[in-house]
Amino acid sequence: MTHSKSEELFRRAQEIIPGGVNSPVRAYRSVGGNPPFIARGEGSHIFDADDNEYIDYVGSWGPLLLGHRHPEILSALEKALANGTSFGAPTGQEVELAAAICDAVPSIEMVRLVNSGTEATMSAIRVARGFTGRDLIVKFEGCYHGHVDSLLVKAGSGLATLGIADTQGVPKAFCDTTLALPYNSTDAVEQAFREHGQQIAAVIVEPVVGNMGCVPPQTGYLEALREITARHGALLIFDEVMTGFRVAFGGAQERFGIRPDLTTLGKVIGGGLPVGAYGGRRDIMSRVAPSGPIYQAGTLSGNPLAVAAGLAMLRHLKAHPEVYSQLEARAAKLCSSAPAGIAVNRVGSMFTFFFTDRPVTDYESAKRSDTGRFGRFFHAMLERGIYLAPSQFEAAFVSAAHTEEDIRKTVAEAQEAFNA
Ligand code: HOZ
Repeated sequence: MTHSKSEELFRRAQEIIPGGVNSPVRAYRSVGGNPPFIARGEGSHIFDADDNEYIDYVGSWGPLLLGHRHPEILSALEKALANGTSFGAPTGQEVELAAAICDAVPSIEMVRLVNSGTEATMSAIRVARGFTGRDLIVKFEGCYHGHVDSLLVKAGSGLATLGIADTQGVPKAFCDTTLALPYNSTDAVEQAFREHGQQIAAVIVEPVVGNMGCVPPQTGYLEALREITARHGALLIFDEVMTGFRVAFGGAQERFGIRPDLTTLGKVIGGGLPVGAYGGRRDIMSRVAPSGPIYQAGTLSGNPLAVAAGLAMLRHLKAHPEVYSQLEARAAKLCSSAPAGIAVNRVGSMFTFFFTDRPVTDYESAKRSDTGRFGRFFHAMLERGIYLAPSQFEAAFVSAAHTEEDIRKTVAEAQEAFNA
């Protein structure tokens, strides 16, 4: 592979964009080397500026459940484009997308569209605080809910990747409203509620964590969160930005049979365009302006292009439920390529190879991974045309566009890369 065009682009980018990238993990700081600049995608493959080809397991960090340039999404976008790009006014398709979300996600009775997962979680915690009249939020170490000030405490994803414990620029008073507890520990949650029960507005959780790598909930954990929050009059917020429409059509809440009070969504519901959403119980969502006094707004919210792409995605998934068993089978086959001494976590089509021989169940155990070995594996895969997230603390995603041949080739390359 040659990378001269990517190298030149990265050189220019670093002069005018912080770190040369518009989101930190993309800069390859934790794995070393420079990132390829991506020129185009097709199905399960992407091509960089030097025309190197890769099998893509990032999928734009999750949203491309149907792969790149899916014909139904392109056709929906072309139709929407012919009518205009933004109105800042209600449109019929927004109603259709809202209806599709309420129809699919068990606990969502009303939903508000926003532009990203970050906006969705920021809004959901405001609604939880407004509804309960309480200020504290419980989150879990290694979970990442976007770059919302008060949720960047002990956060995963890019902060875990770069070793930033708590970002600068967030007033201490904001962090003081957050209790960060170990994931998968029911005892820690019980204790927090014993000490602060009357002040806790909500518990926000990635029901399957994607942002410290993939970490599933242990049996009974989500049930316990549901029971404890209900007992104390706090809300349970599922951040399904990664898991929504991915681990099941109705998200993790369908897969695990838990009904949160509020849910945040992103990624898949935009079909690859910028969209987020938050929704849940009607009595709670009715408190959002203009129905109620909790304010949240956005000029580009419900953007017609993003809505058209998301609607096409959701309609395709509803019409093709078989997608989920195919994803499950292909991801399982791929994960079987890991040798002894690697901890593999997988839920549906999300997975992570952790470079540790001990089980990974929370942030502490994820951090035991040998990130140096991960970096060498990552580059060995990249050189072999397999594109993974450049961080031990992110999940990989299989899409419906990945063929049996893609999986066979990836397994073969992974075995060579592990040996190397
Ligand atoms: N932190 C994001 C995924 N967990 C990565 C976003 C990006 O670089 O696009």
